[in-house]
Amino acid sequence: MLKLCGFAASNYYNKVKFALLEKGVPFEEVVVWPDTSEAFLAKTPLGKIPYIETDEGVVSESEPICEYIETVYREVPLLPSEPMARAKARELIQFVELYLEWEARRLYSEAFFGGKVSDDIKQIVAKRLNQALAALPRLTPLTHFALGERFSLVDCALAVHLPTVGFATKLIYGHDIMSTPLISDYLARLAARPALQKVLADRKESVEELVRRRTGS
Ligand SMILES: N[C@@H](CCC(=O)N[C@@H](CS)C(=O)NCC(=O)O)C(=O)O
Repeated sequence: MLKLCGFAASNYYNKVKFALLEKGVPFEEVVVWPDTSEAFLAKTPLGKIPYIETDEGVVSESEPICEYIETVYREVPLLPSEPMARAKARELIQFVELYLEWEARRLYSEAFFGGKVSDDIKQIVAKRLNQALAALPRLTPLTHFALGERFSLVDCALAVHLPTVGFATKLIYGHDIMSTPLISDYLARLAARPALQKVLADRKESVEELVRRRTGS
């Protein structure tokens, strides 16, 4: 059986998990906390999670993982089959991961783990996040699901990334940049899905463990 390896506090892990649950793929979760052993780095070169283990081999990085799952388990598709529509879906996921999640990560050490981020970095990140947020409607109107009437892998990504980015901005700037009526309504639609409810419920304990590990408390 496919093994999903990592920890459930991770947005990237949860994107893959949400997709597996929505697709009805049988899988086993293996809790792995990153270390520096050669055995671990052989599976995931920079020591990042998630990765999957299958009979065919190991794959790290959530996007190729999702692509593999989508190709092998075709019964419930989460990406359009038409090439341009599929590319546009991937474009949207990459946009959110590079320009929102990855940018906001520069705030996480202070927002979640008791560290300190300089005012200069906070200013730069705020500017870039606001630029990306203003650009988001050019990629999706978010009026139902991200790609329209049909739930997709894009929703799996947005469901995990947007709230965390929003929460971090609230803690750092005192204002959740994701709390626009459009995004709030969209996230409420996703929150009604049992698969996402399970992902978020499973996440709680792992977040506590991650904070313990990062703060030493
Ligand atoms: N681009 C990667 C990002 C994965 C990532 O950043 N994972 C974090 C957890 S959310 C991680 O493994 N951090 C541990 C580390 O960097 O040591 C993906 O899409 O899977």
